[in-house]
Amino acid sequence: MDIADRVPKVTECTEEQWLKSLRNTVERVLPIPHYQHSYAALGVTKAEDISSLRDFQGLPLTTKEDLRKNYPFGLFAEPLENIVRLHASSGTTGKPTVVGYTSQDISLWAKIVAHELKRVGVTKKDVVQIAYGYGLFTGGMGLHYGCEELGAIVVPISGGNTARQLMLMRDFGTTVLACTPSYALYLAESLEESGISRDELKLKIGVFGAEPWTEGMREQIEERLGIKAYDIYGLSEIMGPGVAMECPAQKGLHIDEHFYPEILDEEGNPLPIGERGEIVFTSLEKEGFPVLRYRTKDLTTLHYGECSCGQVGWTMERVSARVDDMLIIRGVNVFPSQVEEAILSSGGFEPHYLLVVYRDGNLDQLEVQVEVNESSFSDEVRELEIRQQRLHQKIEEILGISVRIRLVEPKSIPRSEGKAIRVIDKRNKEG
Ligand code: DLL
Repeated sequence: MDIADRVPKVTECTEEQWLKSLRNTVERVLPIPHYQHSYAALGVTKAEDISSLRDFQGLPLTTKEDLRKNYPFGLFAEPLENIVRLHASSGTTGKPTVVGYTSQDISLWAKIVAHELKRVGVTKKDVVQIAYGYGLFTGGMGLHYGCEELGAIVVPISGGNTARQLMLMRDFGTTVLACTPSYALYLAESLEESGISRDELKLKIGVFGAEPWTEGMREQIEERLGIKAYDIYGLSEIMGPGVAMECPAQKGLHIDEHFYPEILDEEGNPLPIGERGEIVFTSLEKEGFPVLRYRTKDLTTLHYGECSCGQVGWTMERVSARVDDMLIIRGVNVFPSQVEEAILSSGGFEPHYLLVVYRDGNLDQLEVQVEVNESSFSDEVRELEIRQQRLHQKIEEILGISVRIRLVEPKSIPRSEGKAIRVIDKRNKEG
């Protein structure tokens, strides 16, 4: 597939403009030994050697493994005295991936997030409760600086302590909630059980991301909290939250113009616009940790054009899954989001579920544990059996394999205060 065909000709100068920005990043990374060595092998020793987008697409991809090999600071493009902040990936195994920001990077990041928040109606009059974790994770600080740039009032509460979150939400008149969608749902559920009524709250907007969530989940959150819920996407290796975010149209996430996206197939070949694959980003302005053709492992579809909000540019569909999250059950690819979709469209269940994968003899088995909602829980056993049967059928239709459904009591699946854990894979442990 020819890269030149992939680039939409929205304006005559688009390709030239991108090329100029991409060359800037090439120039920035060339002094870094990791990039220098692999580029030299391709005959690229200066930015001018990249004379087309096709040349650019010939440059090697950067992976999480490359970041690990260069741990901690080997891919920084600025001396450490110019770095003012470090963040690190949330990975639980091995060395974390470390990213560094100059003060200009921090200021650019804040401006990007502020612009995105403004687009969904956040103003300096808003009170923003940031319930993303603060720390090495980019969620808390990323939103924090964006809100301050906008002039909004920040409540830097971080994640957890749910009863206190609700009390302050009421007492401070919080209008915007920023956290993971699974935590938003937990807050909604806790609100319903607390003595606080929804009318006592001023909430109107949610800024939710850091994990995959479905349209059904959005409907639940919007209804239960009485807000508009917007999807925000990002990853520490590229910047943090704000690489892309929805606009009021809620028809895809606008990719910020400081990042150049590509979609690749499993072998790393470019896919045409409109096809689903792995999204890869190149940063265009970052100083401390510029990154070229970074493989995110996130699966989505890319579009280019004018949105109904009037903005022209790249949009991406919601990230439904990570390549890593894909389970292979008896040869069939299964993503947790497909199960979530089935659960939420079946009625009678809560959007709290867990996929447990185990081996029965030589066969992989998938058990879907799902919470029955309070009202269905008191139903006759026969009623519950019918529900279970229906869900079984729906999942089989979507996945093409039969799974075991285990209905569990309301509130028995652990709630998350950050990124939700949806899968327990017992196969390796069982050997
Ligand atoms: O999760 C940054 C972030 C914070 C984004 C707050 C949005 C809000 P990491 O910890 O590096 O950074 O994890 C990045 O999380 O590659 C995706 O797999 C996933 N992810 C992030 N946002 C979304 C989203 C932050 N809106 C990884 N939808 C990414 C689906 C998301 N997955």
